[in-house]
Amino acid sequence: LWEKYGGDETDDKEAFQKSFIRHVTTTLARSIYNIDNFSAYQATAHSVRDRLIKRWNETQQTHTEADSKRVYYLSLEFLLGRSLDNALLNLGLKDNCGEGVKELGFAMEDVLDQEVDAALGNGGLGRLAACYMDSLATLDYPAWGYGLRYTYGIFQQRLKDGYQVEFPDYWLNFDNPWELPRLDVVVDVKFYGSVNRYTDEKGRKRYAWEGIDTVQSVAYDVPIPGYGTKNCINIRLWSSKPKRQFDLSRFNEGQYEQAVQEQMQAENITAVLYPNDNHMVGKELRLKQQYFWVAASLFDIVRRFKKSQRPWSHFPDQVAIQLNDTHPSLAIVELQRILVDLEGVDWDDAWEIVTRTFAFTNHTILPEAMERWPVPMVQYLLPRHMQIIFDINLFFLQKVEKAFPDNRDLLARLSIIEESTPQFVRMAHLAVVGSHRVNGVAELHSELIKKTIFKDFIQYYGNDSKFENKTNGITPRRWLHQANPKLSELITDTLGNKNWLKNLDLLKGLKSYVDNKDFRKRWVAAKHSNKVRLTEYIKKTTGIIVNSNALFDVQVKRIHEYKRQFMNILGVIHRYNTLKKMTSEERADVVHRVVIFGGKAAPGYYIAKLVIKLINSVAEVVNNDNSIEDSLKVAFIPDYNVSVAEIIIPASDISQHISTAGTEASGTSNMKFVLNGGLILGTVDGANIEIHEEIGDDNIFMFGNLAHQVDDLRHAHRYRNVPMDPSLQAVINDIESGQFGDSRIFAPLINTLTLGQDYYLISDDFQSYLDAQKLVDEAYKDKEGWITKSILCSANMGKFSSDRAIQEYAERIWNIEPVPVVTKK
Ligand code: 26W
Repeated sequence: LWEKYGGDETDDKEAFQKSFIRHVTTTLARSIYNIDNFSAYQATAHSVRDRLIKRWNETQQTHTEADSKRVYYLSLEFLLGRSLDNALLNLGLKDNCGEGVKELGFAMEDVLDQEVDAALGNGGLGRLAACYMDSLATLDYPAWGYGLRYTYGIFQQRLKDGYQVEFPDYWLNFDNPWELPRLDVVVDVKFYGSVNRYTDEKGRKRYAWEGIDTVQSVAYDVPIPGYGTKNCINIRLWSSKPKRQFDLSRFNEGQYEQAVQEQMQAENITAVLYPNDNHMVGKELRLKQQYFWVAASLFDIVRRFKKSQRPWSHFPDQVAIQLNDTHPSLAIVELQRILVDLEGVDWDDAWEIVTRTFAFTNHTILPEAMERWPVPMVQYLLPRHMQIIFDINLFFLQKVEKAFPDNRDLLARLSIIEESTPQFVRMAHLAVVGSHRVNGVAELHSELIKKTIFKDFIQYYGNDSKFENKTNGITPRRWLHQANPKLSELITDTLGNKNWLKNLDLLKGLKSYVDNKDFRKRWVAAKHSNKVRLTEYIKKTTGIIVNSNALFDVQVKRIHEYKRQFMNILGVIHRYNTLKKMTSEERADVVHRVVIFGGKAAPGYYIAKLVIKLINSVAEVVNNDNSIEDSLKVAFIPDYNVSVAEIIIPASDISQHISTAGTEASGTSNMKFVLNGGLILGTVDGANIEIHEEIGDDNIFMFGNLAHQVDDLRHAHRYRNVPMDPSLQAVINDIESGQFGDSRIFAPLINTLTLGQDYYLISDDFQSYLDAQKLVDEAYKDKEGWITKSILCSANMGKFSSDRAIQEYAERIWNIEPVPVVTKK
C-alpha cells in the first residue's frame, strides 16, 4: 500500500494543482470560487509543505540508517525570513508551480507577497544561522538546528514624527505552514530547588538536583530544504508549556487568577525574542530562556545518541555541537551534569567527552555584548549548575596554576568567575574552556580576539591550538538566485548552466564577458529593473519619490553607534549644504544621489533611536528643498527585515559598511551587496578586508583609520585637546543652528562627539570619509567603468558562499561527512 499510495506528491504542474485545490477545499475549508491571494498563498504553501515533509522524512530515515556523526547547531536566533519562494526554488518547483498558480487565476508574485517573515532573530548572528542551515542542507550534511519558537519575533518598526515606535510581531496569528508541531516530543525542564548529596552503590559521592518548577518544552520542526538535492534537514524550535494546565484546587476555591498563573509564567519563557543586538541586558527571563532551550536540546541529542547503544566515550565521535556565540554555553554545564550526575560517568572522563563535543563561535568583540550572569541569580535558578561551574573553574585554574605558578593576576583574569560584588559568571570564558575549538568570523576579527578578550587564554593554550578563523558566508540561493532573478538568469545564460549556484567560484567565468556588449547591456538592465522595483517600494512605504537613474547609496543594518549611521547622515548634511552653495550650472555636473537607510534600534537604546530621528529630520528638509533640484534625496525605509533586504540589496549601486575599524566582527550584508554587483564604501574592518582582497583595489572604496590606531586615537580624545575636524564642525553648527528642526533634541547625539570623547572616532575618519565619497561620485560619472567594476565585483565573490564556510567547519571542526539521500524508486 505504501508503494501504491505513497507517491502522490509529484512535482509536475497537474499534481501541484490537484494539491492546491485539495488544500483549498479541505485544509482551508473554502470554496474554490471564493478565495483571495492569502488563501491562494496558504494552499500553495501547504502543497509545498507536503512535498517538503516527504523529503524531510526520507532524509531523517537516511541519517538514522547511516548512523553517522551529526552536527547540532545551537542558535538562540534563526532569522529565516519567508519560506515559500525559497522552498520552490530549492526544490526546483518554481516554474511548474508558477504556471499552475497562474492557470488558477493568481499571480505568483502576489501570492508570495502574502507570507509574513519568520523573524526570530536580531541581525547578523540570526541570519548567519539561517544561511548556514541552507548550506548544510545543500551539501547533504547530517545536521540539526536547535532554537526557540518565540511567539513574538523581533518587533515591527514604524515611524511616528520621525521616531521609531515598536509594535509586536504577531507572526503566528495565522496558521504557520512551515512548522510541524510535534506535540508528542515533549521534554520536562526543571528550575530552582536544591541539591542533595548522597553516596552511590560504588561508594562514590554523588549529587542530585531536585528542581521544584517544571516547565514542558514542546518541539516544533521547521524543514530546511537543500538546493538541488533530496536532502531536507530540520530546525527544532522549542515552545514552553505549563506542566499542568491549571491548579484545580485553586480553581475550585474560586481563585481563578492564581489558578492560571503558573500557566502564564510557563508560557512566558518563549513568549518573546530579546531585541538587543550586541548589548547584554541581564534579565532573569533571558537566562531562563537559555537554560530551557539548552536543557531540551541536550535531552533530545542524548536520547538520539543512546538509541545507538554505544558507550559514552563514543559520544564525541557521533555528536558535534556548535555554540552560536555564548548564548547556549550552559550546554557545556548541562552535558557535564547529565554525564556525571545522571549517568554516573567519572568527572574527568565526562569532561573529556564534553570538551571534545563542543566548539564555540564568537561574533563580537564589544565589551558591552559579553554575557555575564550574576552568581546569585544562577545559583537560585540552577543550583547544581552553579556548583558544576565552580568545579569546572577550579580544575581549570589548577591546571593554569601548574603551568604558571605564582601568577595570581593571570588566574584572576582567566577565571570563569569575575570576583566582583556580586560575583559574575563570564560565559565567554566558560565557552572557551569547555570547547575544543574557538573561532572568530573574519580574519581580522579572529586575530583581534586573540589580542584582546581572549589574550590570556592564548598565553595558556598557546597560539595555534584552539583558536582559529572561519570567515562568514552567505547563501547564493537566497541572496542572488531568489532576491535577484534577472541577474541570476543572466548568469545562468552566460555560464551555460546553474552549476554556479552550488559552486560559487564558477562566477569567475563571467570575467571573460566583461567586455561583451550584449552581456553588459543585460547586466545594466537587471540592475535598473531592481532599482525601479526599489523606487516603487520606497514610494509605497515612505511616500518619497526618488529617481531610479540616480546613484543609490544604501546603509541597512541594525542601528548602533559602532556602525556609524551617524557619520553617514552627517556626511549627507555636508553634501546637502555643499549642493546648496552651488550654482545651477555647477550642480548640473554632480551625480544625483538617493541615500537610503534602514534598520532597527534596540528599544532601550536611546542614542540609536536619536540617530533615526536625525535621519528623518534631515530627509524632511532635503527632500522638500526644490533649490537643489533633485540632486539629493534621503529615505529611511521602515521595518528593515529579511524580505525588505531582498528588495533593497539587489538595487544598490554603493553600500556603506563604515564601522570603526576593529568593531564589526565580519558583517555579512557587505557580501550580499557585492555578490549582487553593488560596490562598497567601507572601513578596513571585518570581512570588508577579505572582500577587498578578492575583488581588488579598483572595485572598492576603502577609507579611514586602521584597527591598530584606534587605541591611540581614543587615548588622544581622552587626555589631549584634539581640535575638531573643520568639516565636521561645520555640520555640527548646521544642526545646532536649527536647520533640521529644534536642535535641542539632538544635543545628546552631538554630545557623543564632544563630551563623550567621540568613542567611535567619527571626527578622526570624517575627512577621509568625505574624500572617499568624492571618489565614488567621480567613478560613477564614468558609466562604462562602473559597469566593469560591478561585473568584476560579483565575479570574484566565490569565497563568500556559506557553502565554503560550512565545508571548512565540517572538515576542520566537526569532522562530519555528507550523507546524501538516495531516492528509492
Ligand atoms: C547578549 C546580547 C547579544 C545579542 C546578540 C550579544 C551579541 C549578540 C550577537 C552575537 C551580535 C551579532 O549578531 N553579531 C554579528 O554577528 C555577525 C555574524 O557573525 C557578524 O557578521 C557581525 O559583524 C556581528 O556584529
